[in-house]
Amino acid sequence: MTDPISSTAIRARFAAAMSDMYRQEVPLYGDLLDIVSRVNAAVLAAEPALRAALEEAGELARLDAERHGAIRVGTAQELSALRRVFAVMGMAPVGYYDLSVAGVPVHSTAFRPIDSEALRANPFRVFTSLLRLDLIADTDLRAQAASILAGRRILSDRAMELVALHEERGGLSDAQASEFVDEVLDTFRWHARAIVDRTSYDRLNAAHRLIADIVSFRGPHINHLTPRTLDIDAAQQAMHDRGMAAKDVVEGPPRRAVPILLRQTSFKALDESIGFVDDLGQTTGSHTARFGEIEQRGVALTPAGRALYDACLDRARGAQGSQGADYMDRLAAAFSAMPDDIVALRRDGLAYFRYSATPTGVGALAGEAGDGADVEAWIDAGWIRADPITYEDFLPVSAAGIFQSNLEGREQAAYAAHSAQAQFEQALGAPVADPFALYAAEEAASRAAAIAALRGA
Ligand code: OOG
Ligand code: NI
Repeated sequence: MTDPISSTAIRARFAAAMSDMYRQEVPLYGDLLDIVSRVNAAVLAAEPALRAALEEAGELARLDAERHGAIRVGTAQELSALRRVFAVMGMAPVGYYDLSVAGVPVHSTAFRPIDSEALRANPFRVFTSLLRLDLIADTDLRAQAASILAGRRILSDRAMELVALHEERGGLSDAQASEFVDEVLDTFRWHARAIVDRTSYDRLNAAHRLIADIVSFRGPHINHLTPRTLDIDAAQQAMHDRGMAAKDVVEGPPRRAVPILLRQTSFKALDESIGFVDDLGQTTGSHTARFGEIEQRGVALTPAGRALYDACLDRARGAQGSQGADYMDRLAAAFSAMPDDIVALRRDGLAYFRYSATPTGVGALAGEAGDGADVEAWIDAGWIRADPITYEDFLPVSAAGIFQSNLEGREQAAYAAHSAQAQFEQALGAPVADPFALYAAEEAASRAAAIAALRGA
């Protein structure tokens, strides 16, 4: 093949095409992009140090293109086919999220690029949930849902042919890549016409609104696309000012001097007209599934940092979760137990960093042998710099909050189910990567390279 198109280039084309499609489908998403780009420009203008740090880390260029989406699928076949589709775009399944504990009958992973270069070029991620039919108590309804799902095909023959071609040859030509993007885009399109009759929809909806959303349509419509903001509090204020139905609570950690992990907020799902197979071309029903979300990303935490995060979040939530007008105060108070200082986060082993030799550091130890590496001293000497590694994943409690905000307070009870990672991986046809292992490997490789550069290697 002449000049195959890289996976990163296909991912970038696809992410841009999804964004254009969703802007057409949900104009409020365009308003969110507008808010986020204004807020980001203001933050970058007001904080030159942050601008320089983002530029240094190679994150400035990706900021405007950065977003994640979310889809929900119904069967193992759909999930494993999508794994192959996302692989064409250089996206692999990372992490396992059990949402059943929060009363949502799905479990999930995030398809995303893995290596730092691909992430820097375009970090597009898709949070992908699989329905757990085993959590539908009514056996008749479960069988009906399974038979509806068995009869649909969410990917075109041509899309799967191009996937197979990519698997065989390791690349697609420019024309094939464009065709692939168009074919796959179609899978995530909204269809206002359901594939079930009204009675079936109502029964599925009564079992759980998410079940109706996953089973009743031709395919897994994209349900939100989330741009990355540098100041989520300012962006949320702007959402309120424009009259959007934004959630009151920002999910995740409180506002801090050093952003950690992920903070997210959303506007409520739209009420959209839909038609059923038995209503003769009319649109007699309505469905709420599609919404808008924004997020602010901070440094990735180590297992020790994450344990501290989880403990602080638990303390803030207590028995009432994120309810109560004082929630943001409870959150800030609980997180006082976690250092809010970039040096402390590193020295205490709570967060991941990317090390690099500075121009003065390169060759500073040339000729010195020995295994000892005193990276802290070399940082103090200005020979090595340590930049925070951005968190690229999701948070289960936050994800549950986002799902729940669109269920209007119904269906809050947890399922008496266990996390089922092994079943999920079997459906997926592959194991999910461990996010901590990815960050740790990135940190270790950068550290080794920085030390080698000091030694003039
Ligand atoms: C996915 C919700 C989770 C996030 O950002 O945590 C999510 C969904 O509603 O399908 O997107
Ligand atoms: Ni999301």
